[in-house]
Amino acid sequence: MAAENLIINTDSRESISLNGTWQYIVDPYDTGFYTYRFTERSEGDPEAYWNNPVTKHRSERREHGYHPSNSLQVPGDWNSQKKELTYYEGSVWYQRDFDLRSLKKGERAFLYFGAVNYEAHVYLNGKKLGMHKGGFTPFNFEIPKELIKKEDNFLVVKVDNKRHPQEVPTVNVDWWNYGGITRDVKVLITPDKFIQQYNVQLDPAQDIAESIAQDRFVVTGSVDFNRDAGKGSVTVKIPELDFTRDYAVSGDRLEFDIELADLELWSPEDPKLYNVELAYNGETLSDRIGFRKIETVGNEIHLNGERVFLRGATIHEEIPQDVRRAYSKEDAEQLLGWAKELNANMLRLAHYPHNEEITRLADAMGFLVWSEIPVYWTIDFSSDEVLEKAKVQLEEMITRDRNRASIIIWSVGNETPVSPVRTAFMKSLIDKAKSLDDSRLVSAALEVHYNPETNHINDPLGAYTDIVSVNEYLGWYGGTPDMCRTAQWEVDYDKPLIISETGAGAKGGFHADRETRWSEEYQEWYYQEQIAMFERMPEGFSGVAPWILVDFRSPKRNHPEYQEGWNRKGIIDEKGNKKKAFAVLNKYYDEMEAATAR
Ligand code: GCB
Repeated sequence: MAAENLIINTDSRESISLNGTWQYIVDPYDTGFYTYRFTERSEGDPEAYWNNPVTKHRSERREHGYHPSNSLQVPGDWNSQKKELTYYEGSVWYQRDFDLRSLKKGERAFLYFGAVNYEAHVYLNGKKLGMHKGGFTPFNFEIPKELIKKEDNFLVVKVDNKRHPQEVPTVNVDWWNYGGITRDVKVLITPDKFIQQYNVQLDPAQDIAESIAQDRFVVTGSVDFNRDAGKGSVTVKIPELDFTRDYAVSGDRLEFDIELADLELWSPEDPKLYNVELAYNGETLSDRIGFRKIETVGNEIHLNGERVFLRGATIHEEIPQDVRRAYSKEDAEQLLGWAKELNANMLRLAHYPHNEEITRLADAMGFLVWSEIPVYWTIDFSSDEVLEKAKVQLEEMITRDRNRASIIIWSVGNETPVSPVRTAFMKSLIDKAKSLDDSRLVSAALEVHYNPETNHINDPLGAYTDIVSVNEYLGWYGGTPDMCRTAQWEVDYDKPLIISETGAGAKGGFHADRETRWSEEYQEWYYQEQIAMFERMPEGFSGVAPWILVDFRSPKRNHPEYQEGWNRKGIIDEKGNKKKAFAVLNKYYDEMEAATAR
């Protein structure tokens, strides 16, 4: 599905939730999809798992079926719900029925999925609606009129989370490959013509110092309709600012500029959001939108015209105490609540787009957000198809979240190995991000060229990113933390520099002297030395995002005493206990906040 068909702000639309209990079949051999000759089954094949296996006579042979005793909750990964699926990577067929009595004449219905990891084939009443790849971005398919029944619509989704060298991410990652329908599912009900996407934001072109001085701000908007809107009008309202205006529309896109005074700008210190309403053809979409300007000025990052230092927290989309993917508002509150306790003002959402509850809560709580696509380590950079897959995920991420004031950085990848073909691939993603959204900064987490004398930040990709971001592990993946004392840094680019990762492993509750690996004391020492080194970073040093806020599951982490399948670099352990390093970082953040108070 192309991102241009994506319907955004689904919470604001009429919908029927399909969350809840679904039935499932585990299908490691893809028997429901392929015949025994390994060709795709034809639509009406009674043995295809998208078909409802009703037996009309006892002589009939049936070799599959859905049954209430085999059920999974949606949203949710399957790994945490069934012991036998903890390590499973393959196909699972999800099935549920739903009614669609409320659909009125002229209305349309779309099946919307917040995310399915990784490959989803969607079937309704025996017909295929479409296929989507990419485990962390939303998609929707229209339900053709002729397929809709008032009741007992038979919905089947084949979900396959197998890793492949030609996918994004590829086979090798340092996180748990949770499978399933991991985010909300709903039927969206829309008028015949409706607003599909929109973007309302502070006009990035204005000189923000001048706007503030003159109390004259320009908010720019664009609205994309699902199909040529023909005649009609869109009413734009910002009630709190007493703003209401009708715009006549023609064609499939509307663009407008609004001049406003008395605008309270959004910032971490004052995460002001306004209700913005867009009414068209009987439907009113309402959103909570913040207005702010993000830019780089020389080697500094400026928010609303003032320098900002990013006091980061990095998170995976995972709830450690339940060992599962995060999906709900409560989950977001837990993770972002911890980041607030640390006194972070920035979140790096690693290593893939997180669910919308997280980015919306970041807006409301005042976090600056780095959002990224899972172009991670060794993607096949030589493949045009892989590049296309990465671009689709990038576009879906930006389309869903471009109205979030919190998001200041789109990241196109993490620790990709330097080569001309890699750089061309990544540059193409940067160009794409810029062409979709020129109001934000684009970056990628790079690696350091370590040297005994001077650590060199010279990845050629740095020439194209707005911020130079590096992951560095001095004292963990090489040497001991005291290395930081003599470390020198050199950056080839006159751009803001941030440390997008730095960290050391420690098992929560394991105490020893500071030279003992895996002890909380080692990790504490690591951060003490790092923080002392930050003082000596080159000019333009603009933030740090410690890896990672909370321990997370990774099948790559197999030390039997200290890891047991967990990456232990969290400054909070899997039970929610803060390790000693938490206090060290918290103190540093308090000091940086005071030093950079705006
Ligand atoms: C990295 C990766 C991150 C890993 C981390 C680690 O550089 O970007 O995904 O989890 O190191 O713990 O080694």
